[in-house]
This record gives sequence, structure tokens and C-alpha cells, in this order.
Amino acid sequence: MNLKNATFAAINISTLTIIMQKDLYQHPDYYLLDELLTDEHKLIRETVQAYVKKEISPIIEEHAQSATFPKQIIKGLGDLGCFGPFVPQKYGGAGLDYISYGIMMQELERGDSGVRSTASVQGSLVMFPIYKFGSEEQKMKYLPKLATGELMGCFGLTEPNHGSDPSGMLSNFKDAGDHVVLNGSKMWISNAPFADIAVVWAKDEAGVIHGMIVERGMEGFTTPETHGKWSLRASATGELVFDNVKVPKENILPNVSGLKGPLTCLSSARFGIAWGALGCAMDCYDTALRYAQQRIQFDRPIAGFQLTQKKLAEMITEITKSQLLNWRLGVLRNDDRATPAQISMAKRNSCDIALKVARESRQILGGMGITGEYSIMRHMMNLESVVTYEGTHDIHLLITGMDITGINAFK
Ligand code: TGC
Ligand code: FAD
Repeated sequence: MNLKNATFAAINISTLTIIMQKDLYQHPDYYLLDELLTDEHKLIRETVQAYVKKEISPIIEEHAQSATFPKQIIKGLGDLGCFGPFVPQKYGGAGLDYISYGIMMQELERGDSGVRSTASVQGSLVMFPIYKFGSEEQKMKYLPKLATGELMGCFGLTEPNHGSDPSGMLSNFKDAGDHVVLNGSKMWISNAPFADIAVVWAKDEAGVIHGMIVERGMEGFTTPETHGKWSLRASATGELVFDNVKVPKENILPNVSGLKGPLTCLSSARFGIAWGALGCAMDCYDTALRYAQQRIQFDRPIAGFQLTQKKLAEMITEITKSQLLNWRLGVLRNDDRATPAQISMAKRNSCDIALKVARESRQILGGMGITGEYSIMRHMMNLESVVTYEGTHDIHLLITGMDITGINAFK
């Protein structure tokens, strides 16, 4: 590594000092796929990329090391339009297409998966259900404030004993006149510790799933934080606990019932993750390529060794294939033709190749690859969550299997 020419940002975390490399990221585009994008798409990418370089990269390692969420970025993300960009302007969104949404998630996750998580939960899992299934009053009350970040939300589906199979959820509510009484708990909920509202899925007395908006401050509603994660350390994760919470009936989402409600939201979020995880892969590849060209061993750059070239060539091949897959998925989603199974394939593919690219990139950096000076190890650890949440690698494999064979392996 050429230390003389490198630019550094020093960060003090109690006694630990991390020297982070300046963010020199350059977007890999081996197949000239920019030609498939509109000028607006490219402008969005440049804008979010510049924001990440200026506001995320210099601080994110410190937050990951100290396991804190950088709350100060919420306003910037809102100002950029990263919260629910597909929501119409009438409700505070930007009315953008799904490729724009994908590009935003790609660029944010290029910075850190936890930052993308915060944005995609807010957009796809909180604003989307309110927009898609909410009443006009609910849309006007919540969406404009969620779009700016004035209100932050979280999404409660997973429970301690019901992760991959949410249909068995135990959270439930009983009719009590003008309100319902909600009991139960949710686990592994992104943004829970600081969220102002939660979109919660629970069963009525007939066992039918409904969504409702639970507000912080309602008596009996608590959000304890989950500690000790080795992944998504810059994202706040917690539980949602409901102990006889009185939720006004006007907070129930009126226009959906059954598991397809939350699963429809997951289709929007999984679309964003397909783009986001690919952002991690592109960042790892870009870092490893630059390092390999500069690092001298045996009197030559390690990029000159055939084994290093094999790693880099395979990475850019997988990245390019995934860029094409995501772009095509975006076109289908814009036409309202992307099926849930197609979205599953892209989510699973991006997480899978991103993990492989991160591991190979870390090898290329040798010992430096395990430090916080570079983003690779942080991406690799984050991706262990990304490959798990929103449906695990194997659940998405089985969704594809069911789609192509017509046989359900879950039941
Ligand atoms: P199944 O009988 O197949 O389906 C029930 C109803 O839902 C419909 N459906 C979908 N609709 C829209 N989008 C999808 N992706 C859909 N998948 C299914 C389906 O057509 C049916 O409709 P209807 O009209 O016939 O009632 O349901 P199942 O109980 O057999 O479950 C199928 C399975 C296993 C695929 C599903 O449960 C699943 O996807 N499990 C994975 C769970 C999961 O992904 N949890 C994510 C929690 S949220 C999260 O992780 C946020 S992380 C956020 C972050 O930080 O970024
Ligand atoms: P399990 O369902 O217990 O699965 C364990 C293993 O069994 C997995 O490998 C799985 O693939 C395998 N398995 C299960 N069923 C089958 C089968 N039929 N065939 C083959 N293999 C199977 N949830 C929310 O609702 N909101 C959130 O905001 C949210 N944020 C999260 C943030 C983080 C950091 C994490 C880690 C999780 C988050 N989740 C959230 C939960 C996430 O969606 C679940 O962890 C995920 O769906 C898997 O559920 P589980 O952890 O209970 O694993």
C-alpha cells in the first residue's frame, strides 16, 4: 500500500484510533449499462453517491465500531428524498420510478447496509403499507412527515418463534369498542429503538392478520434495544412489546387482510435489497481492485498475479450479471409486471454474490482487509444480516423452486 499518497480521516473511539481511507469509490460499469439509464437516474446516482462520500463514509466506521446509529443522517436522507421516493408527491414522496428507488438503495448500501436498512424500512415497510393499504386520513397524517424523516417508523412482522414462517404469529388483538387491545411481541425489528411509529402485523379474534399503526407513547408499548450484534452494528435493532396496548380502530390499515399484506410490503423491500447488496459488492470490488494495483509484493503489484486477476475477473463478471438482472427487474417493476418470485431471485442473487465478492476482496487486502481502515470487513459482516432478513437465502431458493415446479416445499 502506498501510504504516502493516501488521504486519511482519523477517528477516536475511546482508546482505539481508526485511520479510515478517503472514499475514492468509482462506480464499476463494465457493460456500459449507464446507457440503459435516463439522465434523471444518473443524476440521482451522482447525488446520492456524493452525499454518501461526504456524510456517510467519514463517520460510518466509528458508528459501526461503537454500535451506534448515526441519527444525524436522518434529515439528510429525508432532504435527498431517500424515504419512499416512489410515493406520490401529494403525500410528500418524490413520485419517482422503481429504478430510481433501486439506485438510491444501491448507493446508500455502498456506504453501509445499516443506512440502507433505515431508508428501506422507512420507505418500503412503513410508507408503502400506509400508502397502499391505509385510509386517506392515515396517508395525510403520516406520509408527509415520514418522507422528511420528521417521523421515523419500523415494521413488526417477525416474532421470537416465527421468523421464516410468519403465518404462525402469536401477536393478537381483541375488539374493545372504539379501540382494539394488542398483545404479543416482535423481535429483530430494525429502527425499533428510536421509531416514532410501528406498522405491526397481528391476528384478530378469528385468526386473520391485519396491519395497524402503533405510536410510541401508547401505554403498554415498549421497544427494548437488541445488543451484542456483530452485524449491522450501525443500525439500531430492537423488540416491540405489546402489553394490553389500546390502539384506536382508526389506526388499523383498512384495505388489506391476511399474510399477503406484509408479504406485499416485503416485495418492495426485497427489490431495494437486491440493488442495495449489489452496492456492497461494487464497493468491495472497487476497493480490492485499487489496492491490488498499488500493493507491491515480490517486486510487482499483486494485481499482476494470475490468482489475483482470477478473483477480480470473476467478481466483475458476477457484478455485471447482477447489474443486468436488477435493471431488468426495475423495468418489470415499473410496468407492474415483476412477480414476487422474480424479486426473490434478485434478492437472493445479490446477497449471495455480494458475500462472495466481500470474502474474495478481503483476501486481496491481506491483513489490511480485517481493519476498519477499509469498508470490506464491515460490508461482509453486515451482509450476514442482509442474506438472512427479508427471507433467508434458502427461503428464496424454495420460492424459486415452487415457482418453476409448481410444487410447494413449505407445506
Ligand atoms: P403463502 O400461502 O405462500 O402466501 C400467503 C398470501 O400472500 C401472497 N404472497 C405474496 N404477495 C406479495 N408478495 C409476496 N412476496 C408474496 N408471497 C406470497 C400469496 O399469493 C398468498 O395470497 P392469497 O391471496 O392467496 O392469500 O404463505 P406461506 O405462509 O406459505 O409463506 C410463504 C413464505 C415462506 C414464502 C413466506 O412466509 C415468506 O416469505 N417468509 C419469509 C419471511 C420474511 O421474509 N420475513 C421478513 C420480515 S421483515 C424483515 O426482515 C425486515 S428487515 C428490514 C431491513 O432492515 O432492511
Ligand atoms: P428461522 O426462520 O428460525 O430460520 C433458521 C434457519 O432455518 C434458516 O437458515 C432458514 O433458512 C432455515 N429454514 C427455515 N424454514 C425452512 C424451510 N422450510 N426449509 C429449509 N430451511 C428452512 N423482521 C421484521 O419483521 N422487521 C424487521 O425490521 C427486521 N429487521 C431485522 C434486522 C436484523 C439485523 C435481522 C438479523 C433480522 C431482522 N428481521 C426483521 C427478522 C428477519 O426477517 C428474520 O431473522 C428472518 O426472516 C429469518 O427468521 P429467523 O431468524 O427466525 O430464522
